[in-house]
Amino acid sequence: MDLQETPRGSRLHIGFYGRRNAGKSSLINLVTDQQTALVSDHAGTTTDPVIKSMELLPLGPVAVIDTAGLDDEGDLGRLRISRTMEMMDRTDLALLIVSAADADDTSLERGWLQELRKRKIPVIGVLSQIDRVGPDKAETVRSDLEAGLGIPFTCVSVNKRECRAVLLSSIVKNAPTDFESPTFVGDIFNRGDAVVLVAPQDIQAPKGRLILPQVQVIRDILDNGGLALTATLDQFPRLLDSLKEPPALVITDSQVFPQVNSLLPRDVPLTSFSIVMARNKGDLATFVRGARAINGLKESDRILVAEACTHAPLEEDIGREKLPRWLKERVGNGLTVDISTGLDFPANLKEYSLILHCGGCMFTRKQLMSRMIKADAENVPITNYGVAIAEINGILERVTEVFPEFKKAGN
Ligand SMILES: Nc1nc2c(ncn2[C@@H]2O[C@H](COP(=O)(O)OP(=O)(O)OP(=O)(O)O)[C@@H](O)[C@H]2O)c(=O)[nH]1
Ligand code: SF4
Ligand SMILES: [Mg+2]
Repeated sequence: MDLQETPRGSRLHIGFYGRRNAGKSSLINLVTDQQTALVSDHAGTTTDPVIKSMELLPLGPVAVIDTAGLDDEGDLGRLRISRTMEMMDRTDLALLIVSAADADDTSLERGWLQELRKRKIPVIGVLSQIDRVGPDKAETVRSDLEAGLGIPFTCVSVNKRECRAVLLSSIVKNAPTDFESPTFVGDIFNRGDAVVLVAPQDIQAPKGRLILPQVQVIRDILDNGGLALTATLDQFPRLLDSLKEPPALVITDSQVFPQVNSLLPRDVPLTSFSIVMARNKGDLATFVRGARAINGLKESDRILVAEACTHAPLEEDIGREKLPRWLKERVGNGLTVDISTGLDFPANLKEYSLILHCGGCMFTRKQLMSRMIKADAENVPITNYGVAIAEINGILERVTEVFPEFKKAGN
């Protein structure tokens, strides 16, 4: 499936609404980190709604909707307002922007808020251009707005770079829940296709059970009409032989990547549970960029291994033992490796040259994304175990090329 055809459910449509000159287009440029929207001090610069589909790192595929000011005047102005209102029907998440320099009368905003609420669209209040009034006045305006409109407002200025992370975090926090986890792999095979899952022999899980990512992926394959066929590595060749046609996809445990890769014909798509989780829980392109940072690591660097739950460490634990060892073998034993577990995530990310995150199967997409945003705000590359292992084994391209949004992201 082409990026532009990503189903609506998985592409978050973010609409920017407010008066003329509220700073809508400027905020779009800040959030997207591109100068695509036209900005000027002429009220009414944006005349028609503009929808732009993009990979918004680290959120993944989104569509950003720039609109004309909702306070436009005259016949043409009314036409523009009705076009902007139509955009509300396509919006999953709205930013209602009020300029700190023009916030005395919010009767219009109250009406627009009602329109958004009628459509059950979550709304983020944004008090923009705060640098124009100073912090004290901004704070007063903010509390007046919150009292008047009944929604929280976030203060921003496009001249402050840190406001980008603030806005992105707010977007992730307020995004509707159906934006979460649309599918793991259901969009890359057809109904009736065989999808083969490979587990290592020594399955590291409570006896008699599959681990959560395996269960979730099997459920997803079944829900999408696929045949979920599972084998341990030793039975994998036999399973392949028993199929009349090659499988549409093979998903392997990261720990047996190299073996599965060597057993599988090159033209059969191969990926791993961790890659699938990375795609579902976070943004694959961000994780791939993070994994490439492994090649620039130096012995004097400090890296963070972050596990989202507090399971008792296993012998030869992938995050605590194997990955640190492999990286030290590459760059030298002096490499410092810190570990964080559960909800405990360090505030001082700047110290790190790389964050290696677990698959996050116990985390929601929002939880993992908010960590990716924190890393992005500090310019710290972040990846997950499976993506890192693929990079270390030199097969990252092999295990990600099947995903269309990844190709489209320019990788
Ligand atoms: N000082 C300051 N100026 C800003 C800020 N944000 C926007 N502006 C200025 O405010 C003016 C309007 O910004 P736009 O982004 O074009 O506003 P808009 O809401 O898209 O306006 P229309 O398209 O006309 O509806 C421009 O001159 C911007 O440079 C800010 O945070 N601080
Ligand atoms: S949340 Fe992370 S550490 Fe816990 S089981 Fe899932 S992948 Fe492993
Ligand atoms: Mg504009």
